[in-house]
Amino acid sequence: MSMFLDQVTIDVKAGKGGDGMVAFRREKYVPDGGPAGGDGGRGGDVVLMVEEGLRTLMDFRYNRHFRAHPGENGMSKGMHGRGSEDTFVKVPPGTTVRDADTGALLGDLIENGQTLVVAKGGRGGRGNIRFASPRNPAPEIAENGEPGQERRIELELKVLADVGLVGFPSVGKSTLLSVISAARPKIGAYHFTTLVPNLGMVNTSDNRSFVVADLPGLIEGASQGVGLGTQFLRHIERTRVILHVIDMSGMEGRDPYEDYLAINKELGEHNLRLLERPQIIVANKMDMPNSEENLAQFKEELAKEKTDEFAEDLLIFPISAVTRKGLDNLLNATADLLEKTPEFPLYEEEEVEEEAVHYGFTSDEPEFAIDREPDATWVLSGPKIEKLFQMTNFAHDETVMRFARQLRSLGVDEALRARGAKDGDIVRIGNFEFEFVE
Ligand SMILES: Nc1nc2c(ncn2[C@@H]2O[C@H](COP(=O)(O)OP(=O)(O)OP(=O)(O)O)[C@@H](O)[C@H]2O)c(=O)[nH]1
Ligand SMILES: [Mg+2]
Repeated sequence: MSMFLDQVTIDVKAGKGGDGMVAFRREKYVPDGGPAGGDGGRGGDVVLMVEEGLRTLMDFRYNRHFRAHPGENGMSKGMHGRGSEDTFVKVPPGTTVRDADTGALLGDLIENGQTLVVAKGGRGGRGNIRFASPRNPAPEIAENGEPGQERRIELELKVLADVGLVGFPSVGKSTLLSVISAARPKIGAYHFTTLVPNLGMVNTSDNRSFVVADLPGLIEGASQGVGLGTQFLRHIERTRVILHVIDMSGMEGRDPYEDYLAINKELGEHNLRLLERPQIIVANKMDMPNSEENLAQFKEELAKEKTDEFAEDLLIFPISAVTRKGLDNLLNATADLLEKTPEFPLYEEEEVEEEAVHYGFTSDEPEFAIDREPDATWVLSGPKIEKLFQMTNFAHDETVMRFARQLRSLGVDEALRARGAKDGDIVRIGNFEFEFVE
């Protein structure tokens, strides 16, 4: 099995905010001090960060849960709890991030050091100092910290390269990369020698440079999931120029022109219309005895096939990767083509989901739902009301009363009454039960 991983789903959970405290000043000669409970600190975010040196998502193979630390609780004497540090998770350049449940695009991480907050830490709960008012100078009210955001996200790596090498297995893609760059991919006389994309930096004789990705060989049906192909087609999506490598020797008994059509069919069927990228045909293995003849025939068939909309100005470069013939011309032409080819934006039709800065209370999700259990208990649920519940410190009666007021102002009492709730009925939120009072 290949040790390459380019798609993975992970769970992230941000830190809960620290709880606010209920406390009172105790001074030697003051019988009843004022409120002195500090606020809780902010919980840490989970943040993805691009690390240039990474080339795969391998680090996630055995590690798929990431959580940030909670904020510190508020303390007495008005001291606030410390906020927690964020938790950084490193990803390779070229990582696309989606919400795994909704499929929404959260970001596309390209530049070294680029960051993306994928789970927002909860804010700290307020201590009782903050609830003091002239009418209630010594409140026994404090909030618990807000829970940290929790979600499942999907990471997909699409390597960052300017040029992609595509072709059938064993046509010499890796051999070509090895002679035009410092990369040392595995080369072999058997199919599917290459199991992971290899990247190499190429410098042309006139000092231009670009990054080339060598991909595993494609076979017919790759875009439908045959062979190794389809899972690697995504790595061509960011490239601007395709080098279509063809074995002109016919030494494997295949017809070069058939190969050419078959690969283009795969590229055309892939979802991002890879055929629209400019292509250079690399006629490889020209050192072999039959290659010249095959190349002449190939050109003839190309010319006959006038239906091929790209046949007009197709560039064909005969080379031998093994004897290093024809490489300069090929590389210069590739650099020329790159210079005049704009980028193909991957996600221009999709909007990046903007997170509400403070998720939860500001969104327009329904505030609560009411269900009834067989035993006649009324059950309140929904993210907003559950969060309110989690942020209530039930150790203090006054805080519980505040919670009851909050429910009333959300319209819970009214809604329950409308559903037929009677005095004395049991109402439940989470594991907390109370009696409905008319
Ligand atoms: N004669 C000759 N043989 C070549 C040339 N280029 C590559 N080969 C040979 O073709 C075989 C396959 O080469 P690779 O570079 O591994 O081919 P690939 O396209 O990367 O193959 P996969 O990774 O399996 O898709 C090896 O035995 C190479 O030595 C060439 O220009 N001339
Ligand atoms: Mg290879």
